Amino acid sequence: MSTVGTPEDTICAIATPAGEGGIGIVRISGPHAVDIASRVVRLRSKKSFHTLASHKLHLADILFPPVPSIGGLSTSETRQSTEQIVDEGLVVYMKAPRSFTAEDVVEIHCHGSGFVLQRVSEACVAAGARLAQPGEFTKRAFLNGRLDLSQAEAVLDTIRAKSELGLKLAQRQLRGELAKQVHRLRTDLVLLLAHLEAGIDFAEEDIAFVGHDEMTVSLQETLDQIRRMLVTAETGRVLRDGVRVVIAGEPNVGKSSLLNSLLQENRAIVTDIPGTTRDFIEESIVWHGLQLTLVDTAGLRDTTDLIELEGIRRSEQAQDQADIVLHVLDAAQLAKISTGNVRLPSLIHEHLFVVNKIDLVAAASVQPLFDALRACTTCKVLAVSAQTGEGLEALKHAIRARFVEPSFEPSDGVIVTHVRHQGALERAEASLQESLVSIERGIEPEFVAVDLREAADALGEIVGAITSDEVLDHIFSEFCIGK
Ligand SMILES: Nc1nc2c(ncn2[C@@H]2O[C@H](COP(=O)(O)OP(=O)(O)O)[C@@H](O)[C@H]2O)c(=O)[nH]1
Ligand SMILES: [Mg+2]
Repeated sequence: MSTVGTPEDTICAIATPAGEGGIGIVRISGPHAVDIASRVVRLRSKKSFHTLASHKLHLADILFPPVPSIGGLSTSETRQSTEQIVDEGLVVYMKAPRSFTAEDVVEIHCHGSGFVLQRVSEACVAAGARLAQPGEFTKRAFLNGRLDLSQAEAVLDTIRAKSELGLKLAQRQLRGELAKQVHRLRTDLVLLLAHLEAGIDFAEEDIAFVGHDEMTVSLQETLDQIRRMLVTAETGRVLRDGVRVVIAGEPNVGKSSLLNSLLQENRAIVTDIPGTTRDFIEESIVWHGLQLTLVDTAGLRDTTDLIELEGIRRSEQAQDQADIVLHVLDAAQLAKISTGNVRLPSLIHEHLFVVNKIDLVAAASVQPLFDALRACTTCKVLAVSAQTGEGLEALKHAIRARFVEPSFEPSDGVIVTHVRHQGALERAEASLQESLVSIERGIEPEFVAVDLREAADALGEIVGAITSDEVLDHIFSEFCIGK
């Protein structure tokens, strides 16, 4: 493990978010958790920490500095002259292995003051704990076999979930649904591999451990299951991360107004002066379980204003990172010019055309306008009025429908939500396909075995059965400290 420290270390961290709160929690995990806690808190019951019942809350005073340890034994039961009581709180001891990390864990619950929490964590460090790195608690849970890697990732997804569907998927992954499926597939492969290798070892004896047809059917079945999982990957990613919707178009077409109406608040400045929005503004809403991150950008036009030029550069950059771009057009302007003259963007990004301000044009003039517009693009064209709200529901519907099947139910089988898992499944798919081609061509079983081994390893990466320090460090560094 490239991470500093060893499992013999005891780690501590503030586990609750920064800022004021009703309560805040400092978490300690490792073999010396009890020793350290016993020097930082004094139980009101006057009992020794070492005889404390596990998984129960106990009232305590929190001390700073911590009580010195004498001969390895804590002395917090005896009052010291220099000590101060910084707060009162509750402590809970979770005896190994029945804790999140599967190690001895003590949590100190105090008032949610940044200063108190800082003091408590300083006291823990003074008493011998090391400040935890981001994700180190969850990493220990993984290394101690409490969670597999996909479940550890689901812990982070749960913390970050922004929508009901996102949370549902995270919880399902946390309960091990993906892991179980991957284990099943991997076990099938490993079994086949064992048979195949036995066949290779006993080649002289001419014993077939697994028949050609049986092998093909079984591999095809595994391949089909992997493909079914891969089909869910885009929906899964979108449900977990949300959709990034960038609003673009010429100045004054109503981009900022559209953002405001979708958010139902006056977030962006709206004026009739072209070039008002110069930076981009980003806000999120959750619509039918899907998070939409809306990004309002500077209008695209030729200008020499340096600030506006920078705004336009950022707008183009934002479009590059979009899942979908709403290209806003002004209905009143469109009505005046022939649609042949409409400047349509180059469609490198996923686009939706939004004709805004339809409240300004007569209903009869709208249809030919739309027909003409639809004739020059394959993208969906929708009519809205940011001012009256007309068409906004349909717009949100169209965005969601682009990413999530309307009939989608989160209870339908396993859903792949991580790009990492998707990548591993794709590699497993490629290797299995290769193996099937080899079998078909009657290529030596040794080569088939190599492909099967690769497929099994790729699946193993998802749950962390096969993994490198680099991958682990990458995954856990995304976590917050204290988790
Ligand atoms: N009548 C009408 N006016 C609108 C609508 N949307 C925006 N506007 C007006 O168009 C002007 C430009 O709007 P703004 O949102 O700043 O456009 P942006 O430059 O594309 O961000 C403002 O005067 C808005 O009040 C709409 O749906 N109907
Ligand atoms: Mg604007």
